[in-house]
Amino acid sequence: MVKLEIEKLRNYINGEWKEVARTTAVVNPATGEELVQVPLSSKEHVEEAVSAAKKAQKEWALVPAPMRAEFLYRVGYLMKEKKEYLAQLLTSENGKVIEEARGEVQEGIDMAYYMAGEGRRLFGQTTPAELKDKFAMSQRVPVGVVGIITPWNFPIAIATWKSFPAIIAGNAVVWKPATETPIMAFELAKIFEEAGLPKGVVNVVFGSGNEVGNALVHDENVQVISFTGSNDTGRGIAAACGRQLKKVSLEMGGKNAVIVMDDADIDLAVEGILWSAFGTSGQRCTACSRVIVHEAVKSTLEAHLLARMEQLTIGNGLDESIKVGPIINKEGLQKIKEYVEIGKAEGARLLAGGTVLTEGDQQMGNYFAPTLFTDVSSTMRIAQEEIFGPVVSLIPVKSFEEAIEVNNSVTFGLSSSIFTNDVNQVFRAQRDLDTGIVYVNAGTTGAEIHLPFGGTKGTGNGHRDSGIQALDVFTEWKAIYVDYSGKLQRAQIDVE
Ligand code: UN1
Repeated sequence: MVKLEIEKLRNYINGEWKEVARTTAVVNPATGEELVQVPLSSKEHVEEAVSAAKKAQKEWALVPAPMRAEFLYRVGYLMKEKKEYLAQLLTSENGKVIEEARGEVQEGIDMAYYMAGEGRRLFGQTTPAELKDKFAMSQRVPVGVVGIITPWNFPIAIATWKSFPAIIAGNAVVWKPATETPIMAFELAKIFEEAGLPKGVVNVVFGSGNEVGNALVHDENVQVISFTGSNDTGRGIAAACGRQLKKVSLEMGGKNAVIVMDDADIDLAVEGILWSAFGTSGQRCTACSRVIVHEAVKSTLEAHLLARMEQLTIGNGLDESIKVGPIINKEGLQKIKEYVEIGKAEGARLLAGGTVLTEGDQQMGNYFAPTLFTDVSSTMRIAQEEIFGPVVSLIPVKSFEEAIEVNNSVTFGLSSSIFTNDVNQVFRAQRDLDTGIVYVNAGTTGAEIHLPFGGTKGTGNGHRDSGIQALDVFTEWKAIYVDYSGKLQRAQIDVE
């Protein structure tokens, strides 16, 4: 174990570390212990950060993109050097098991190198002009100041999906991380500083959604908001941005399903379900919370899944042998408990779990037993609403067509998966599953950063995080015409 030193958290504005008087506690979800105090900033702090960003952006946009990339390479390299340290801090504030924390830091490193590479691309287009001696092209240009609002479940990876494409494209950033997981944001801000990123290009303001988030969304000097978080908050942000004609990118969760067909490799499917349903204690937007199973293999799948669930070790994620860590906080725990009661009342059959764990060390942390419901019908609330916890609903179906229909019956559309060895079903499924991400013979989690991340329907508003597509919300297209004929040529009129 590396020795963790948690510094006093301060806002990072215009390259300076600024204390805020009002604070609240950050609690380790595995132990209930206070780790540090997080600043609760106000509207004035946001204004200060936005004005620093606005000023810095003008200069930053003039730095050639391959040179902007040099800073990102350094950020990636520093993250790599500190990977183990960052992972342990991440587990301490978020609870996810150490193996997954390392994976999340790696996701950030990958994003740094990937977006740094984009510094030598940022491709535009040349297009034939309709007039002689005229040149036409289009180019991506930065939008200006970008407001980033990130959740606690991936405190470093999601921040990199948003901030790295924003800055490589020549924008400046004001970032509000979740109050539950500010340590990762503070560490990333230190890395930006160490990498020599010019002052004001990235600013971090800690605080609540109501104050800091709201101020960012309503600030007229912020041109784009990129948000990942709850549906209600996201819809509120979309409405506010709509009124201001502000660009907005939203990623707001899922109700992701694994489909297990009658010809599937059942043990492989069980491993896929286990990993994507109970990894991160189900607190991923991509988590599997429904299993749509062909009735011919339902009882086999139930038996195998239950046997493997019994082997899951639950506890403090810093212990390498632990597979399932705690729930982020008491409110999260309470919500999961309520959904279990809803499921029982709806007539679903509880096969495993369903309880808050309180034995020994678990008494102080927020632990919920991996939970399996069966005989769930797709209209039940537990099969429709996002629970954000280790709760899986098994929904039996009679055919491939019914499986697809059930998958598509929810308001979300983030991720889906099918286990089958029938090549025709594979291709039909990838076409018909109406989610932004589709997996074949793998669980619903594990997106790679160089592909677009996001979903259809209630999951978002059509934008994508990560991948080259992440650049879309952070850039405008500029069309440029150069007429070298030496005379006035009128488009549409002077055509020969
Ligand atoms: C999220 O839950 O919001 O694909 C992000 C995955 C991870 C990212 C999840 N790479 O599960």
